Amino acid sequence: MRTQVAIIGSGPSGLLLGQLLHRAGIDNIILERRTKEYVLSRIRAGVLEEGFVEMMDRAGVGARLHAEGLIHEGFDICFDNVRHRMDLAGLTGGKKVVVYGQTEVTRDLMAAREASGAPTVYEAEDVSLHHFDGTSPKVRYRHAGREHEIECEFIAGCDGFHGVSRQSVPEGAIRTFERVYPFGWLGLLSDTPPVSHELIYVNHPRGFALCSMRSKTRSRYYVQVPLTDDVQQWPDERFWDELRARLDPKTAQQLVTGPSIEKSIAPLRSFVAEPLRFGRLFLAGDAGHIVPPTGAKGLNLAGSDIHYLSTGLIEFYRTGNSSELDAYSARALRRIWLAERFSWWMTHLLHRFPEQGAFADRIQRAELEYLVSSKAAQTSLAENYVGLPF
Ligand code: RFL
Ligand code: PHB
Repeated sequence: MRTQVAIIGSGPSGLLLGQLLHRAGIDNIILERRTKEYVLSRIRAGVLEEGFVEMMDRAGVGARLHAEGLIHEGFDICFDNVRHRMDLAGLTGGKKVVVYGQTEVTRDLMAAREASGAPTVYEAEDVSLHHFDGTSPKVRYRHAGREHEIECEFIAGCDGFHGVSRQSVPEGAIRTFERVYPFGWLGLLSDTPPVSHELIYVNHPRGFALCSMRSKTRSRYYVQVPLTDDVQQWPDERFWDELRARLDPKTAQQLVTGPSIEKSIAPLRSFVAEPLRFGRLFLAGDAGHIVPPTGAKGLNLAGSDIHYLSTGLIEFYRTGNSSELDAYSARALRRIWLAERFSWWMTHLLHRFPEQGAFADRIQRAELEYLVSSKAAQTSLAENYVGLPF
């Protein structure tokens, strides 16, 4: 089999790249380890920056997002039982974010890919990457018991944090930077109306909490939990009690509870690999970097990586000029580190660290008080939250 670009992974990064390349007339094959249903069942991000929405439009898949996505102009930060509104639109000259689940982003991209006839191999086993240091890379995999080989011109490693692409790079060629946080997020999805029409990020002595949503009838809530906790220890009732305990009394009273549709614990991590290019292999999205979800940046960063990478590949195939492609790693990393900083900062602002101590407690409180009393501090938060320019 031959193609121009072999894409590993059919998460948002791989699907978005595949669609943009296809529309530019560049052949590509996506190899995905899991089934389509499995990929669609992963509940992850919910907040999209305007830049991401624009990418969906460019990929020709923005219609449902515009029809069903919820436009948010602000969110609340709650501490000491008081909610403080961050006026995102007012602080950024009118910029907004859109609440639309990653599952829906993935569904729209998969539907467009199927309609276009571009190939995706689901349940591709033992994917391996070869010769990407030369001009004719190869990707091998097994499918339905048979071995296959794809000859290609470029490989896009869009296979997430645990994927094979980053692991295929010789150790001496890559440098990684990592911070693992000493807690996780327990998330619950339920068909109940959201407690507030905007998101609420909560700093509480019992730990962080977040009230989010997927629609006007579907809520997504999170509470900070120790890494040692297991989801089995969290029957729905315990989750709702814990969430209520971290909200201000008025909001707690308004909370509508119901059975969970999904419940899972995600660890929090900051991670960056440098560089993001190795000959004809490019890493994009979670394959190259992870942020803790506090700033809602993971999916959005995948979008900016794909913007830079697709621009580079399209320019290369149209003109033979590789300057955009050569700039990919440095450009993407610049924006990645800015989002890493913001996500790290939001995580420190809002979570309870086990080893925190009295001094760090006071500093955190001072940071919160400064934030809610200073327009300059709020402007800084807002311009990062709505997304820095690509
Ligand atoms: P994905 O979505 O992980 O997709 C990678 C795909 O590659 C496949 N794969 C392989 N395929 C073939 N061969 C292999 N060897 C393979 N290994 C893996 C996988 O099955 C998968 O389908 O990466 P992508 O496309 O870069 O997209 C990134 C986003 O998914 C990610 O940044 C966000 O979801 C991060 N994230 C969140 N971001 C936010 O902005 N807000 C959130 O609330 C939020 N919550 C989350 C999250 C990530 C989570 N993870 C990774 C556990 C919650 C969770 C639980
Ligand atoms: C979500 O809705 O899943 C969500 C929203 C905002 C975040 C993280 C997750 O910062």
